[in-house]
Amino acid sequence: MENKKIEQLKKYTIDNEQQAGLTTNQGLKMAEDEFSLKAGLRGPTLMEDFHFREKMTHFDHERIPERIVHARGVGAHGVFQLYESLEEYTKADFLNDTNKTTPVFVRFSTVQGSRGSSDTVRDVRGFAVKFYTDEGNYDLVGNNIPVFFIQDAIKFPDFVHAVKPEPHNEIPQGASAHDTFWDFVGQNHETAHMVMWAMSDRAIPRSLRMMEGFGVHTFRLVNKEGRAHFVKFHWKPKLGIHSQVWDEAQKAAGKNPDFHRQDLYEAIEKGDYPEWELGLQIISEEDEFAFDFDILDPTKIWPEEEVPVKIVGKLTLNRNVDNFFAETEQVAFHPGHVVPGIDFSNDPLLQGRLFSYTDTQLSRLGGPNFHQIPINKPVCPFHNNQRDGMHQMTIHQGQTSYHKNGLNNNQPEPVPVDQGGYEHYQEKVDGGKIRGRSESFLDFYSQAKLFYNSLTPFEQQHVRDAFSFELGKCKSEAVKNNAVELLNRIDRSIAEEVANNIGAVLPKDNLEVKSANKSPALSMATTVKKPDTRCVAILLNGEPDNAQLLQWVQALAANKVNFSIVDKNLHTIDGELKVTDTYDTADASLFDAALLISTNGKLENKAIEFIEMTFNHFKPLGISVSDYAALEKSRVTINEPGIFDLTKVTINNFVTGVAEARFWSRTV
Ligand code: HDE
Repeated sequence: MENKKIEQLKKYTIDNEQQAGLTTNQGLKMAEDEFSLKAGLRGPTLMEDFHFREKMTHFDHERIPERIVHARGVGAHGVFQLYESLEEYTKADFLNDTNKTTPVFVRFSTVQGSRGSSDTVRDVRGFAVKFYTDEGNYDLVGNNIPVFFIQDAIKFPDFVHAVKPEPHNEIPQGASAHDTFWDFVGQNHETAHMVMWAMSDRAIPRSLRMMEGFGVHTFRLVNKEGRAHFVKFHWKPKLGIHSQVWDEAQKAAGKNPDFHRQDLYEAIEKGDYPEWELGLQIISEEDEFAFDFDILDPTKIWPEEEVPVKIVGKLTLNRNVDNFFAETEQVAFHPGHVVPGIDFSNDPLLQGRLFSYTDTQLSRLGGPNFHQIPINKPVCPFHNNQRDGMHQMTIHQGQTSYHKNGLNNNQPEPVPVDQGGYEHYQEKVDGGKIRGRSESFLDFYSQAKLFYNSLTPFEQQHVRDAFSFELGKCKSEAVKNNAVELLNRIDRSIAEEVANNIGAVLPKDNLEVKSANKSPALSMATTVKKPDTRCVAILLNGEPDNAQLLQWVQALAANKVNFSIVDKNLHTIDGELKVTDTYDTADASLFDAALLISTNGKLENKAIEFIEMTFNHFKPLGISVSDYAALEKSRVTINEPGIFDLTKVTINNFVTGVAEARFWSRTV
């Protein structure tokens, strides 16, 4: 099955490294590609130069409209493997047969910025998965945050207009820290829960490989007997959920705007294939109204302690794209791409998405045949009576293209349900036509508070800092005051601290929602902690003891820790180890830890800067210095948590620190 997709993609692949003569798009071999056709060597270019015009016209049209949201993204191929059959819940073939390996394509993205924006901005991350199943493509188009800003799709254009760069000056890029976004938040309190997540560390992931994914909406699973269950989808990263700190994320955005893209690409190239487990939360139809929230409301989670996440399979990304544009840019996701056994709920946000995604592909990919683009093409056959249109790639044979027909035996004929034909779940619906919102959607604050209650003190501090930063960037006093007014309904202490930091008015009355409920699963503090694929900067200052250095790098490698050796210039050590970065090209914001090896009394300023930033970002720092007095010039305090003196502890102790990743109790 996996091979089927690879074979299919190969059919469309042209190996540009093969020895081949240059031709025009009509196959004409060209003898010259460097000079346009002119009337004399110093004369004007001629209209007759078809080769120049074809080449230039093609170039002029190289770009397609970027996605209106989620424009900045990166994709990779992989496989999905089911652990146990889910026959009890769904008839979806790829969720029934544990012998099947389903090929997938995943695209991660940020939401706000343009295609060229930086990776490490504070934003929601898209996590879109296309399963190429034997029954058709199934797209799980999710995010790394389990709730959304709004409850009804009709508000999406308003929300997006508010968060995008402001229309009069197109500022800011890749950031929600501006007036129109916070104006929207202040005026639309259904955003309360989502902004708590967006201001938490979840919105600044360390790596795309280290974040969760969520289907967000409530969907339906339907089994062979036609019995349905409500379901929410989760992706749980095997490397755990980890984030950057805000100052680090901002610095990394400048030092390497491709930080996440490169991290994913390099991990896959090295064979460190990222993995996520698929989890399902399942609620029976009878329990639809058993909760103190509405399960159709996309601004609500189902706390994992109330509805456990059942782990059912694994996604592995194991192959980078051959061509970014052809695959990552042209891939077209759609929550409406479903297979038998997967159906929708009446979540009004989901219902609206079902319209939007086909519509957007029409303008982005230029016509209705985007399913024929290799990355979008199903691995199973597809036949219908749709014909023609822009960029038709298929040569349909035969006389008929209508249903019902007598001339062609009524082919292609609808497939009965018991032979795999899709049938919508026959939910009984009854109601007057109405533009409105169910009262059961109106509690905006309880789960915002639940999220905050569930965080550890350092995570809560980060949330308060993020609100202070974002609102501190706003110019309008009214916008700031309204946002504080919202916070005052979630948690008085957040409102107090933020109002004080940004000079806003703290409302007289404490209107915070009274709830001490917690969901421990929402905190990242207890996540999986592993040293695998973390990257250590080995900072040289003076001539290292080569044998010792070799032993250390071997120990790092044995623990699957990556490293870069940094020195004043690039060179090879003892013909074996390569210095791969200089103090100019490396930056502490781009590494998980630093290991300083200094044999000089004097520490170079750039080495000091590096270890200070590592220290300030709560990261592990190993030191092996001949002269401790040199360290005193820096802000690093050696007896603080997460500082490993390798003259006293072993390299394996340091590796344990690399796995821990952050030492929040450090005084910085
Ligand atoms: Fe999307 N969204 N969205 N969205 N969305 C798009 O489709 C839309 C929403 C998500 O990597 C667009 O192809 C509406 C929630 C991802 O190619 C567009 C609404 C969630 C991606 C669109 C939402 C998402 C998109 C832009 C409110 C998480 C990137 C380009 C009803 C569950 C997919 C495109 C990729 C992309 C519409 C809300 C996830 C305009 C109308 C909620 C991951 O069609």
